[in-house]
Amino acid sequence: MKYFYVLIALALPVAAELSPLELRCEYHQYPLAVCTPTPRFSWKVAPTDPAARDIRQAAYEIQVASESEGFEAKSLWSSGKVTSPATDQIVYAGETLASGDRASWRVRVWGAGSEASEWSPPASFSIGLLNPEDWSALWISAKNEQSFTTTENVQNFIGEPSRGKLVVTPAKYFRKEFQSAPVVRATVHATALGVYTLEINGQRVSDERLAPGWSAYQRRIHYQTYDVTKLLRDGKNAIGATLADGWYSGYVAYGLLTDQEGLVPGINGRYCYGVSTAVRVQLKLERADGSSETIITDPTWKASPGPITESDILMGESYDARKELTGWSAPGYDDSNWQSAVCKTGTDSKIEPHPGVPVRPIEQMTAKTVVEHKPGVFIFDLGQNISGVVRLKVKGKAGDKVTIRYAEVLHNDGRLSTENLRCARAVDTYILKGDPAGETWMPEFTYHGFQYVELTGFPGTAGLDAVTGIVIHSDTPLHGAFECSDPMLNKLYQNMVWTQRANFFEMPTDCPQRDERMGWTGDAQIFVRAATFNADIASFYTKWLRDLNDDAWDYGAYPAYAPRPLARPNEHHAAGWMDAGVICPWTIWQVYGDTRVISEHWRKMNDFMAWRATRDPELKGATDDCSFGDWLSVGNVKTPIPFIDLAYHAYDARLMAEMAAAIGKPGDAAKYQALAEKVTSAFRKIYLQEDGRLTIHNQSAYAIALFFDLIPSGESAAQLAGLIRENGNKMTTGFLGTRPLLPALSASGHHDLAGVLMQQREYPSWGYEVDNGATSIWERWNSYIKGSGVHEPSMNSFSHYAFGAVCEWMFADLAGIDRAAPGFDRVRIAPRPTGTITHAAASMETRHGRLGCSWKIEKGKFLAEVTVPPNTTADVVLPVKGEVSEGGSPATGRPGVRAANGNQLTLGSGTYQFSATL
Ligand code: RAM
Repeated sequence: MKYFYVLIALALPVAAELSPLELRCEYHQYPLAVCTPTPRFSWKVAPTDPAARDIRQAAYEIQVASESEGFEAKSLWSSGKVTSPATDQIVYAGETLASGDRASWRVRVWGAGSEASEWSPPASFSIGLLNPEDWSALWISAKNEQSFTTTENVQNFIGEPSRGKLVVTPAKYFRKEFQSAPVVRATVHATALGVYTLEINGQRVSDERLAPGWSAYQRRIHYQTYDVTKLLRDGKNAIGATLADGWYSGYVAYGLLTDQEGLVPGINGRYCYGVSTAVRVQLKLERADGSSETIITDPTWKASPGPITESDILMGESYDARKELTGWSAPGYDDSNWQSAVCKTGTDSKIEPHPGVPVRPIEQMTAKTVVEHKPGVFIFDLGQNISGVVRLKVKGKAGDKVTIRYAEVLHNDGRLSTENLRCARAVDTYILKGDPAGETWMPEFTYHGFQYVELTGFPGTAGLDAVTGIVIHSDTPLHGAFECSDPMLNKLYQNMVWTQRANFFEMPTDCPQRDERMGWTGDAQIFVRAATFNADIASFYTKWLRDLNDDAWDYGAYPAYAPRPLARPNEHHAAGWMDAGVICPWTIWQVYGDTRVISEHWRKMNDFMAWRATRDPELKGATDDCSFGDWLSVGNVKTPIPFIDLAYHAYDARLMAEMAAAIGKPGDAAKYQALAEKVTSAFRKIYLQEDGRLTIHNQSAYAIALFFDLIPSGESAAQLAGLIRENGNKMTTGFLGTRPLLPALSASGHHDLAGVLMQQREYPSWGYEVDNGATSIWERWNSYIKGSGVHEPSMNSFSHYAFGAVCEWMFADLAGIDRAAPGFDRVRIAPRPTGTITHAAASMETRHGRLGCSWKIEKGKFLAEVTVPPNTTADVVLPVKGEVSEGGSPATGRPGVRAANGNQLTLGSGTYQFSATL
């Protein structure tokens, strides 16, 4: 009988212990246009038995086939069986791929056994249009492009002299009809000098907003690609595009505030890249017989104004529903009074697929309250500060005009507080057409940062349903989770995520509301690591790093913001800001294992470092042309810029050495390592005294120097701790000093103090913001004080993420999850209770899967549930004494526990339940 069972077991196929899933190419699921002929593949592996532990991929095999031929025919590439745990960043190495080529790919994997998994279901990708010649479509514009609709004096909320005329233009509509035989596939590539939407046969091709996004247009313009097969009909078809100024020729940055002219003399703040907008569309129709036809923008398209009578990102949008062009993007529309489009001479800029994620509506929010503040003035509270627009629902007579204003906070008397928007008008208006069934409208080419919405001119009484908040931002997959036993921290965490969402808007911006919304590099480098805990930002940052490098100054420095449509005199580079050019690619490599971002920008990073060396040959630290310093610090002792500069110089050099090694440049690695040591010792010589005290004796100075590993921790960390205690356990740090403060304390024996700062409720602290009603992270600790109102409206944003960088500490030092090697191949799990916190839990998605740690203290015991993704090694350090048990038995020898020594363990993948005495 026994033998019988053995025979049966032998006869059954041995199931593979793991299988591949979540296939991605260049970070996207089914990319329709990748910007390289050698795209990278990735997948995750999952155990067949969900309870299995220590799952590792031993080998993989990839097959790539042309989509039409399938895997059975001659493949474009077969990697063969590759003995490797790699599941990511695997570069295509098959037959040469060209513009527009489409391919399918699949992967199978091996675990410890000899049995391969099943092939994954196929995924697909297409190569984008890589060469200028691939574009036959022409750039087209409307005649009278420069006709302005509005010229009024710019409102200036902060009481300074007027900024001259406000110039806002209408959107333009373009259309073209064509005949089509049945198609098997229809693909459209589209872009604009401006922002656009596309419609085919009366339907939008996508919910994407503000495409093609913002880039350094003078160098690079992105385009979108959509599969529109389902929208095509046999016979008559029509395609239409709507075009508005957007970042290209509308108001951007603080040009208006700072009196900077664009390309049109006498007009400040707009026309930074070009004066007239244009659109370029190429629709490829493929037939079953292999033939194809391309519909392109050319002078046969017709153009007209329409219902969007004003459109501007910062100023807002106006819509007159009486001017709607009903049916304009469907066949059969009478366009006899439209004008022919005109060709615009092209641009020399590179035209490339957008490598990031689209901006789109992500979520809807019902208003929590509405009050009639004054007769006819209705103020809605969404209960959450967001970026986006509102959808208006209204019924009334033709010509009724509803004005929509936005604010982040209210004045004490209940009015909107819009002073902090400065020169951003941020007003949308809707003129009704008088539809008896009611009308709904949502602005298209603008966005706002707001929690409160005011309607005036609303016919009748506005109920809660008159306004719905539409949350819009770059669609970075959100994947982080954090909660703990302190409700204040939980609220703070939600505020961080909301602020990240509001500011990851095509580029990492400083704020979503006022006349700025710029890719400030200092804010970006301070927050980038925190952001990676909350969302997958790999492709979002891939895109922005191009903007940043495109806009590096010719002399080598990275700018203070990118894209940089303008620059004030003396606002070119700043220590702690320009360093984003090195810190951000390093972070993306560390988190995602992506070395391509390093290689791509290596030359510019080197130029930057070379310039850094010439500007400070004696290594004393240089002074910038901007004087941001430790921006918005609240202490009396300021951190001098040469201090910051030298510290960042040393840090950059170290990161450059690590990156050089990662891309196989040992010579550069040695050079930068030597530089790092030289600058570090220069730093010590100038600033470090024998007793561990720094000559710049403030919290930021110690935090930066410790975090960058420029000084030994012991005595100096004690000095830092002393400073904090003397200050009543409160911070004095600004943008640059706050991010390293808690990590530096926790790494140097002062984790208790880090906890005290984290839970502090008095000004200045995170708790103070939360107690004063924050639903997002504020630019200043006291941006708003209950009872007294808004502070410093001339520079006050309620959605500014820099101080939210402490999110990194909450995940890595409190809940205890962090990377220990690039790409999270090795992780460190080290939960550390502090303050009054008795429970914390955090999790996130790594390139291998879900990583998490949830711990609590109960009756003198420390209990932790730890989740390690497949293909990952975890070094665990638990804050306990004595024997650790797992699943009720001693940890040593438990499945997946590769080693256990007191409170330190090495684990493979799986979910573990640990318990031990504190
Ligand atoms: C402010 C921006 C930004 C900061 C710079 C120095 O105006 O909002 O956050 O980096 O100035």
